[in-house]
Amino acid sequence: NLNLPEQFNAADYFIDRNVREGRANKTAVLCEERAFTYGQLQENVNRFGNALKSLDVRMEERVALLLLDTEIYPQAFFGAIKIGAVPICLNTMNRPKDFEYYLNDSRARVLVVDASLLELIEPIRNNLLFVRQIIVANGEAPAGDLSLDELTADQSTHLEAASTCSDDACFWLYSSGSTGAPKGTVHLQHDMVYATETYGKQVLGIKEDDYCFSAAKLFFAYGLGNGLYFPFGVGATAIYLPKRPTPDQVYGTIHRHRPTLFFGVPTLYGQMLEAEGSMDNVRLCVSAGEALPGDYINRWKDRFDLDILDGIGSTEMAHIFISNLPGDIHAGSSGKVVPGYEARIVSEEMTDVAPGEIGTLLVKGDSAAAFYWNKHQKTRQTMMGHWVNTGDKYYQDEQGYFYCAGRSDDMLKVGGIWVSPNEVESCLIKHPAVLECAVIGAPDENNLIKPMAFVVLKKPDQSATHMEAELQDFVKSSLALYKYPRWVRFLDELPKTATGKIKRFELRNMVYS
Ligand code: 3SK
Repeated sequence: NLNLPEQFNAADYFIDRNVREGRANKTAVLCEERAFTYGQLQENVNRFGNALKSLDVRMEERVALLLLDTEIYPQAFFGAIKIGAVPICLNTMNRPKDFEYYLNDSRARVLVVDASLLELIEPIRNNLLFVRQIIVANGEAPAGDLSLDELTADQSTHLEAASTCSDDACFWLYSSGSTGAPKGTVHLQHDMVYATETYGKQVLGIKEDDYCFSAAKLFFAYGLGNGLYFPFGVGATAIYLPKRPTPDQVYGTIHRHRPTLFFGVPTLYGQMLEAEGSMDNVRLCVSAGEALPGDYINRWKDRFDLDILDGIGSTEMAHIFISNLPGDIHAGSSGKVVPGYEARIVSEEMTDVAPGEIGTLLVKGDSAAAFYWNKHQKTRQTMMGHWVNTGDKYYQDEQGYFYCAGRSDDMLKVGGIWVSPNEVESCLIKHPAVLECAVIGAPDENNLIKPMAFVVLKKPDQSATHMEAELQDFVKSSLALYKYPRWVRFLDELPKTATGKIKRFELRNMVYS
């Protein structure tokens, strides 16, 4: 039980409380060569909240954020929350048509966009049904838009937090599924506190003197906890890297700012193992997004004498709910249930399965999202009373360790981000040479899953090498880059059931046998 007062505003808790508790001069954010104290962060949050008010943004209205990881992120995120508005963290790796969907589905009134990402909005600007104002951060605003600097320059640095309650809507993240449109996942004011008190404090042991560096970006549920509400929840320091997290950039940031906690995803750990660099002052590393190969854990320990805690979380649960623990690491397992959460593995009849048996993973804990925006059926299928259906297949051993055994649907996790095979197939089928196609997940040389396409061509005599590259480019040109099939295999026909359904297991057998 969090014992939060009935009137509760997460911006007051994560920002103002730090100032009240004497941390006004403590560094809250380090970003490249810039440093911001909690006092400065509070002023910037207040300026931004007042700016939104000046644009007539009201409580519960959505404010979409399409931002890089810089000091602007917490300013805009908590500035919106402070006035009772609801920020939506958008994945900067998506394509214009994805943003058209998010902005129209959410009915966001304001979009805050980094100047370098405006090109993702220009092609769909005229299709936006509800956005009344675009605010441009870190650069010049085109005519009709507002520059964040100009808008906030004259705003007051004082702002009373809106009288929200702990169960009010607080922020949204979009979650994708194998079929259907992405779902606006509505988190409440208390959810970030719950995740901080449980995983943040009890697994990471995060304290005021920690420096947190998340290579996973803030727009992911995982990055948002790592780099924003965990550090601010305990008065620690967040380190931001606005650029792409290549091993060089990541090691460079570690060298410059000396984090104590480092958060990555398996693909990045694999790349960092192949590159030069050191982990300097890091005391603990964390991985999530997809299962971390056991080999990486051992090689990391040998090279840096550091543990990587692998865990599983979800957008719906806000953060990690099953994790390995410091001093209790089972390579290849997702670990045990995080204190404050409960997990069950159930059969199709919803009865608990015996140890060793595979079933569907359900999880319970008070950081769970309240519902999906305007998606009642999807909400009912996922949020089952206190339990949330993760859609993951899992089994548990006799000692209580959880092991991932795939998905209930066909979704793939690629570099920690969900990819719907359906979406890639719908794109491929638009290519004039493609008759039929199916996409599955296949392991790369490091055993990490990437999309693989099976394609039947209209004219089978076309050169396979040429067609592979052409189809890959075709997908890259219309979907987010991480979704493109890393391999294309050409078949004369796809294996199908009597009713015409593609037998994906047969395609998987071709890859795994
Ligand atoms: O993918 C995960 O494991 C994860 C972890 C933390 C928060 C959110 C997600 C999706």
